[in-house]
Amino acid sequence: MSHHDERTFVMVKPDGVQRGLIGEVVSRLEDRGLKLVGAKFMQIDRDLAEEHYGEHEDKPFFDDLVEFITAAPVFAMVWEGADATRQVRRMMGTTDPAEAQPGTIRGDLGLDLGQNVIHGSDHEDEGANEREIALFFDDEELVDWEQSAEGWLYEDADF
Ligand code: DAT
Ligand code: MG
Repeated sequence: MSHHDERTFVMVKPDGVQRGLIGEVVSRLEDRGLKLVGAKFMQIDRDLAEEHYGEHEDKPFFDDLVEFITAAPVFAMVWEGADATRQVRRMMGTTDPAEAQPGTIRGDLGLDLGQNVIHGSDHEDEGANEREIALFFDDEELVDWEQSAEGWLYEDADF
């Protein structure tokens, strides 16, 4: 395992759930070779929203952001793989879907900054992945399992 075991927090936001995009997002992450180790369909309450987006509490868009993320269910997940946090961010595309590259999740599935389908831990914010995983999941909700395809995904893993 070693360097293949980085974990990152990912969430299909309320707009993605309402638009029926859970499967599309999961499919892209699975196809990439990332390993799902936890998932939860849930509604975020105000306290959790304010903690999750705490870094933005002084921004003018904070209240709208909290209202949006609590307005409908989300699909929260933990994915594992080599360089997982940064790789998921690359797959997501930039924050504003209008500017995100085609081929990325936001660039293919969204048009508006406030409704950008997916959250992923910020790889430039040290430890954000571990913090966010702990905020949404208890240890026993995460599953350690062997992905039989691992040897076909990583050159240094056994078949
Ligand atoms: P990201 O979700 O790409 O990590 P972020 O952490 O900077 O982006 O912001 C969190 C969310 O807040 C983002 O997904 C959408 C919303 N947001 C960011 N900047 C915004 C802005 N200028 N106006 C309105 N909403 C914004
Ligand atoms: Mg962010």
